[in-house]
Amino acid sequence: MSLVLYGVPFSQPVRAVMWLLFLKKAPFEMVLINPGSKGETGSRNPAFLAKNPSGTIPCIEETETGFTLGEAHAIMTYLARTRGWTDVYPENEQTRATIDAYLHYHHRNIREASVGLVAPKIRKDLNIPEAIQEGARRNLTAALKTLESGWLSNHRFLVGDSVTLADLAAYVEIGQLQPQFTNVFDLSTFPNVSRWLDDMTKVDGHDDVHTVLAELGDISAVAPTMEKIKNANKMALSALKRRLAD
Ligand SMILES: N[C@@H](CCC(=O)N[C@@H](CS)C(=O)NCC(=O)O)C(=O)O
Repeated sequence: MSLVLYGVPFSQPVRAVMWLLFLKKAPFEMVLINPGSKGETGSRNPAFLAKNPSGTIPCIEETETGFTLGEAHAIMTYLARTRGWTDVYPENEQTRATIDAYLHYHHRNIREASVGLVAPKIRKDLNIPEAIQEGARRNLTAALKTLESGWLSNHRFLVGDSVTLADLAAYVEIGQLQPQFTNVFDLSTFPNVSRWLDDMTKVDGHDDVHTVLAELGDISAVAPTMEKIKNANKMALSALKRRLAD
């Protein structure tokens, strides 16, 4: 079944889906869609809205049937269920439900890393009000404490001792904050989270998925120029092509 992934590598939820596909060595074609744009290749263009009515990336399409699906977590669980990827989404119903619980929890909690810390520097056009950024940073800090003292306190990964969909979803948000990437938040006060971040960098596909952030570098003091963002996306696409050709 041929698979198309719509999005750009800079998008956190797109990265989560890409990482899953890399990890499972599943072939796919990436079609670039600019988030928020109404232009021909934009996520708010009628042609794209017909595929994903919420107008967001990621979105996948199975070309043989024309089936399309938006929402990163729905995409990841769908791919895992239909392709039998039980290592990252085990069949045990309680384990699966716990992974689902994290994936639901993620949205107004860990996902706030992007709203509060990264998007304000990268997407000036969004004009995210300071009060919203502040609220997002508060939610993120509370969620990191929950991961520190709950999810990551007595096993290696979020749900047990091996990587699951929950870890991929969480890392694309938290991982982007680290000093080797955007460097916009100090995670050193969370020892369990820091240990987990370290383990996640060793998961197959990590470097290829994060080329975009490695290229962008530290944005803590100075917001990157549009040129720099475009170049980081370009380098990420080259990494993607190399990976898919392997
Ligand atoms: N809940 C969605 C969020 C997707 C999302 O926020 N995508 C952003 C890019 S990172 C987007 O497409 N924004 C464009 C817009 O909202 O117009 C998911 O997990 O897939």
